Amino acid sequence: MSAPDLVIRGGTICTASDRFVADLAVKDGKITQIAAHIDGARDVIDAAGLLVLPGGIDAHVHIAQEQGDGTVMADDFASGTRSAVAGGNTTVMPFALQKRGESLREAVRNYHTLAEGQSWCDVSFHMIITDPTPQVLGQELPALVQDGYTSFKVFMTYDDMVLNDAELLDVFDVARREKALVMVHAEGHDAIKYMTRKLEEQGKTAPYYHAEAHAQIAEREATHRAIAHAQLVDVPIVIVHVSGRDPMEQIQWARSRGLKVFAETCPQYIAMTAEDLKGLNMDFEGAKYVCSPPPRDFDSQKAIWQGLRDGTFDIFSSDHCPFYFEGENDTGKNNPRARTSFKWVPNGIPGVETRLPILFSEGVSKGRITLERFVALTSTNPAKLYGMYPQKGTLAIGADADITLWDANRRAPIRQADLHHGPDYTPYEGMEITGWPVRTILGGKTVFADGAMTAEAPQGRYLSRGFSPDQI
Ligand code: DUC
Ligand code: ZN
Ligand code: ZN
Repeated sequence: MSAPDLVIRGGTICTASDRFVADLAVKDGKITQIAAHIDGARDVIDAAGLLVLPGGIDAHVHIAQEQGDGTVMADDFASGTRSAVAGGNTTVMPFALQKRGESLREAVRNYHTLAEGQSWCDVSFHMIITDPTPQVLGQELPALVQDGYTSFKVFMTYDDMVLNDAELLDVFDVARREKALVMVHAEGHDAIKYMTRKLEEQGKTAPYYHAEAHAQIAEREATHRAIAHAQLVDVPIVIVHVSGRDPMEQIQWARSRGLKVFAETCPQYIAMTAEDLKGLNMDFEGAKYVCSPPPRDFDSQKAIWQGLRDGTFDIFSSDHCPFYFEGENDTGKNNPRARTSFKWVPNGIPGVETRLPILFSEGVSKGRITLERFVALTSTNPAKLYGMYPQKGTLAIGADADITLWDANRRAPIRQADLHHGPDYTPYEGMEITGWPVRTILGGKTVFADGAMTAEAPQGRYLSRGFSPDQI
């Protein structure tokens, strides 16, 4: 065997099922050997005392996504993926949004143009279907699935994206035929609109009331409706960004009947509650925590932890959806319209860089989940679910050498000043974290180490994907 390009020496190698101390060799961007001792490499990284993890896969991020109202996101592909690798990720899955009236193929092409040559980690797109015309369902979508765009998201709310039940059923039907995976944003549109109107009539317009308008009941109802439609059509679905106990129970109900329903949750549902949206005194600070679905209460946090442990949740993603608070483009604090009602505050918070540290610190360091479960939720399962395994998501011979070295003992708070994303705040400011990534290796090359980018230019590739297996 020819000499490896790199050996990572003496770290604790962790996968979704094992952990052991060994050397790991890399050649031409792939893992070529894992053994007690490997000699002869050109480069050696001493990983003694560190964890050696498969690079994080964040299967739910929004980058440079156009908003219906013209609001601009605070990350382009350069800053969004830079932040991703700084947070220990080697692959991200952003969305290619089809605007109403737009060809889906055109939408996908536009996002490729934005990502091309800009990405510091590997990238693969989910599509968002907002206009399921006969042309889209009959031709564009099947052709794109065949081309390796094997997952797409649909929305059950938002004026400019919502699909009605008939449209959902039609889209699910195409997914079944093409073996694609549908991700569902499950919140009931009419219930949210009703609540919004009632709250506004009472003068309840502060950011906090976003959490009341997007009630957990509306999420529970939509989750059940999506599951019922999927059952009727006989297609697997993923319920994304599950926020609390009630929608979780719907997923458990479906699973108990043998339905193939996968589930995702996110950092905001273990690290925040609706109380955060109150800001300092029901002021606009609360806008920093506005996301959909909103964070709930401590009982829901408890339920989410149970779900992370017991397998109710398959994956843990950031739902990174970055907007400025008071910086550019007047999207937040300085946006007069957002001050008139919570309904104009952009729905989304940044989190691609803090996803892994938050789950590690709150989960592994505090003994709530095992290290193996951490790897499964954040890398192995996303790779399996979205058709990238075993090229991605594990440390095995022949896999891409996408590796994160992790210092389980490093303690430091999350600080906006230390982050690499585009937005001008983090909702997690000051949160104490035990366990941080210290080096991110993409295809055998270090792209981030000890707080700084080390790659000279973005080397991320676009990944065409296969299909999800029956079980993950
Ligand atoms: N859904 C998401 O997935 N992200 C942000 C906002 C939203 O509604
Ligand atoms: Zn969503
Ligand atoms: Zn999202």
